[in-house]
Amino acid sequence: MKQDQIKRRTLLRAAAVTALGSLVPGLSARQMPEAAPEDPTKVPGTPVGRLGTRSPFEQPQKKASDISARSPLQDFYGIITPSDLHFERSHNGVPRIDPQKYELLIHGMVERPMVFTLKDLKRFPALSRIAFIECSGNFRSGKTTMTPQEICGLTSQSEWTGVMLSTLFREVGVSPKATWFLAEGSDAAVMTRSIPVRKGWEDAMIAYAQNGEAIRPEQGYPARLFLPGWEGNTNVKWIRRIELSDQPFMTREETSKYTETIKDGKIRQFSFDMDARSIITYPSYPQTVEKGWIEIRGLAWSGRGKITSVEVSTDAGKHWHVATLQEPVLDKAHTAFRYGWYWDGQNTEIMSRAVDDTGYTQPTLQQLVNARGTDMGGYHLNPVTAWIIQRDGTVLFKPEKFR
Ligand SMILES: Nc1nc2c(c(=O)[nH]1)N[C@H]1C(S)=C(S)[C@@H](COP(=O)(O)O)O[C@H]1N2
Ligand SMILES: [Mo]
Repeated sequence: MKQDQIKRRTLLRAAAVTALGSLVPGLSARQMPEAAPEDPTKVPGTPVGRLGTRSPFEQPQKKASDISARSPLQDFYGIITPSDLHFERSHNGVPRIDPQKYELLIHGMVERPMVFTLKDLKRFPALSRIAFIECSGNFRSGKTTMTPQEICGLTSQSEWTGVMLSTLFREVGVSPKATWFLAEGSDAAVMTRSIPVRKGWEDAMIAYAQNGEAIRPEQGYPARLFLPGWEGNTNVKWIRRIELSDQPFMTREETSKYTETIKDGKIRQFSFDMDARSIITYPSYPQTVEKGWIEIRGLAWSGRGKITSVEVSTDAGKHWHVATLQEPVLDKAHTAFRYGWYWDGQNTEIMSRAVDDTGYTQPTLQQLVNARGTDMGGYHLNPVTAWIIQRDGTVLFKPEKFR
């Protein structure tokens, strides 16, 4: 790159940062220099401060609509989603909840109905677990100019810390006759879902922390229900009430919403598990590639267990090669994969498919259609996703029609 080109870029960047900085009061003291100096050893650096910053040269962002904000999967390294880039789906905004006044009531078919404050919850043995949360509506298609974020950015991964729900179940003495519980949020949507009690005994958690700090307001501060591997919607944020029962409650979110039409006009309800899936995040639209060695990179995950293998095809699905999985490969967790590929400069399609430890293989869109019909709605769609590599090195999404 020529010197004058570099200068021009630096100046443009400087202009952009200044414009942003002036909009955010109080940021100036910690703000990074507007442009990188020619020689960073010749000027004092930014003083230390109370909060870290992101380099002004790295500005990954969520892509927000009115109802959700999608994670920039293409900008991630490793498997942890930076908390401020965790996807968000809130049905009626983010409530502001005073942690001093927060209470979780557990009642219904229990021996001792109890109310837990946040302090109470934190007194119980704490557990941390790295796992993803994915919205079951996590598939978009339609045009070639779509990024991984736009196609399936409603999934993110954190280290969640909290108390096991089984611990609280023992505390209140859940009746052996209880088979379901209602989880209710304290947001303006008053989100409610019925959850089988077995999930509560298995691995459900009341999470109050995320990636080493208190859970973010967008993720459910001060506490949320965390159901590893289960559809995002059941992970009720800002949780205030759990009611044990011997039947599901048939709330709006599990009757009119979050159900799928399957074949023969039947409707599937309570489809909790998120099936295995993968996506290549590099190369992807709008990146470009050059002839030669390319490290294909991506993420794979399954709500039913561990990823056991990811296969990559670089010839439109004719041949498949086993990709390398990056440790740690965790249960119900985003897993990074990579595959070294020599691109000869010809037009082709690249794609990945995930296999999990139940033996399930990520289906193609056609296989999903064959199994569920063309009228299957927008939930639980996890098809193999292909990228078109064009001779000039540009990369496009391969959208497939299915309705
Ligand atoms: N109380 C409450 N819980 C909620 C929601 C909500 O709107 N209110 N949205 C649900 C949906 S649809 C999803 S996909 C996940 C999203 O979790 P996140 O915003 O932390 O990524 O939260 C679920 N829990
Ligand atoms: Mo969702």
